[in-house]
Amino acid sequence: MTQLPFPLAEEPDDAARESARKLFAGEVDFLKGVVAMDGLPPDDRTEVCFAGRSNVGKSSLINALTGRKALARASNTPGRTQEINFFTLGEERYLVDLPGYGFANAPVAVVEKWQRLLKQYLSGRASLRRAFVLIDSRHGVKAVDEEIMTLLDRSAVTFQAVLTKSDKIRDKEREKVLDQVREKLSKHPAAYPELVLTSSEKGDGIATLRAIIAGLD
Ligand SMILES: Nc1nc2c(ncn2[C@@H]2O[C@H](COP(=O)(O)OP(=O)(O)OP(=O)(O)O)[C@@H](O)[C@H]2O)c(=O)[nH]1
Ligand SMILES: [Mg+2]
Repeated sequence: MTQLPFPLAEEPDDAARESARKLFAGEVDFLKGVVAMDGLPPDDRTEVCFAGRSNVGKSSLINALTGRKALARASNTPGRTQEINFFTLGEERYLVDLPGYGFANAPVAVVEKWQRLLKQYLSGRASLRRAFVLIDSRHGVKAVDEEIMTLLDRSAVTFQAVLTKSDKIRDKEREKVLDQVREKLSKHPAAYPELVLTSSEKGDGIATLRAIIAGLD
């Protein structure tokens, strides 16, 4: 069988793991919630954002990465994050928690407003170094994910797929979903050629993702 590209990212070596651990154990703060493009902070830091369908686990992943349980507001109600939330990581980086796309428990007009803002942000932010596109490892890539990936292609924003909630899936199903994700990603020129499989609950993949973020300049 031909192996599709997009292998899982390798685990960092001890030195990379340790420096990433230190970065994320250091100063992390909520800076601001942004509701319009003119509210964005100056684009003078290396910025990474977490995009994905409502409820995929974006806010939980930020909490797991930073080891702070309630830094980003996570909840079982899809549509919890309603602003573009900026967190400072050390002196040189921003972590950005985005509102989900897809379904949400909010009035249509409100959802349309975030979706517009989300698309403007993803296509027009000069300092955005990488977008992590979160995919639920039980569900794989959906049509709305592909829409976002196409937008990122057009804006030439490198994006990396992160499969979330790996604790909720059995090995056998996982391989099937991974192949579906690989097949979809292979159509997107802006896709970074490595995947990360994470569990914010159990900690799988968290050190790897920290090292990826710490390694961006
Ligand atoms: N089992 C398991 N549950 C998770 C994991 N990550 C997130 N969840 C749960 O999934 C639900 C949604 O998590 P959030 O982090 O709020 O998701 P989100 O993508 O930020 O959602 P929106 O802000 O609404 O778009 C919560 O009930 C989390 O506890 C994980 O790795 N494993
Ligand atoms: Mg959220």
